Amino acid sequence: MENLEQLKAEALNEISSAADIKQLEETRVAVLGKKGKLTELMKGLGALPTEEKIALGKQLNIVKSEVEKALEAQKNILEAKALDEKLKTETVDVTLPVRPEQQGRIHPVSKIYEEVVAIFGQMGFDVAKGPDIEDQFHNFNALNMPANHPARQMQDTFYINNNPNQPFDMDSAYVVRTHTSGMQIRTMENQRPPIRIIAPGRTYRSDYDATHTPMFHQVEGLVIDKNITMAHLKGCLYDFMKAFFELDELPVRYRPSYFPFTEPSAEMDIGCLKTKTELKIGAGTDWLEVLGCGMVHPNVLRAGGINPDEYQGFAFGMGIDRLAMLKYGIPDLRTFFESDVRWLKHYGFTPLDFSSMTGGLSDNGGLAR
Ligand code: 2U9
Repeated sequence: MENLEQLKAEALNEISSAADIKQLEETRVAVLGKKGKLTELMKGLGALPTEEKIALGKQLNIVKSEVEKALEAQKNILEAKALDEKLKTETVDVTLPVRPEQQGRIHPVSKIYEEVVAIFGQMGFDVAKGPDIEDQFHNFNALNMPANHPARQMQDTFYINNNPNQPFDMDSAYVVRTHTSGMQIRTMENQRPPIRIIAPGRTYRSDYDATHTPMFHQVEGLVIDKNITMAHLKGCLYDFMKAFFELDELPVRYRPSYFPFTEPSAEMDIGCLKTKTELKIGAGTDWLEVLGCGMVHPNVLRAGGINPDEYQGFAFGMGIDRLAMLKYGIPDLRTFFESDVRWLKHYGFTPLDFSSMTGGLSDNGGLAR
């Protein structure tokens, strides 16, 4: 009995002082294992007389269950402690920025391009894309600009020497397109009206200052159907400008102008307030030119294989880069194409912020800009 009391005291002491699960398990094996002290005592019961066997057996069972209880309790304590320590080493600082940090930015020109496509797409326009290198028929002749037409000189065209082994021949040379209009001609050649397309893309003219770069971006539009009038043109471009500048009210006016490919031709101005430091669109008493437009010239319709007595159309053209400068207040166009990553970080947009008419054009969730 004395032995048993001592065994119990020792076992409980070892259990409560076990520092980890491994130590606790060693104690369990030493007391309750196959060759454990308590197990050995139980094995010895058989040799005792019946009465002693019963009395000692009872005691042994009590001690055994006390030891088991103590083991279980200490196991819970040690497991909780181990979990606590694990959590301490695995803490996560949820205030740290997302990793890997977003590095790339969408260029403002790409952003405006997407916005313009989203708005016209919503109005039912298809997007027509084509080659940067054009033949002179699609870039000039079909647009009512025959050879020697003064407008050809107006556009500061880059000509391409098709065959370096031959002397340069101005008449047959290809050009890098001075506008995207060739795509509208191609569409007329390949598709019967009704036609409703925009042609966005790169264009090239030999010019370089704060508002002109030799490569720039345009979006042109063409709508052809029966009974199309200037009223359709006005409504369409008014709706576009309001959507683009995200304004419910926007003063607009149309000034008479001249383009070889449209008759009559006009330029569209929007109301704004100009100060030395700021340009506020949609308010004030100043005017800002935003695009050129007009009714498609009958010669242009004919060049595209469309009978001008049956169909009419309107067309327009605007500079994507110029729209970006106006919308985001970027003062110098040359900086657009210098590939300065600091500039792009400042003016660029996060790739997660894509433009759509339903998701919001410039709602960028407070990221990047
Ligand atoms: C076809 C018929 C007509 C496209 C048009 C303009 C007016 C225009 C300029 C805006 C600024 C070019 O980028 S810019 O320098 N464009 O003013 N563009 S009407 O007219 C077309 C095009 C194709 C078949």
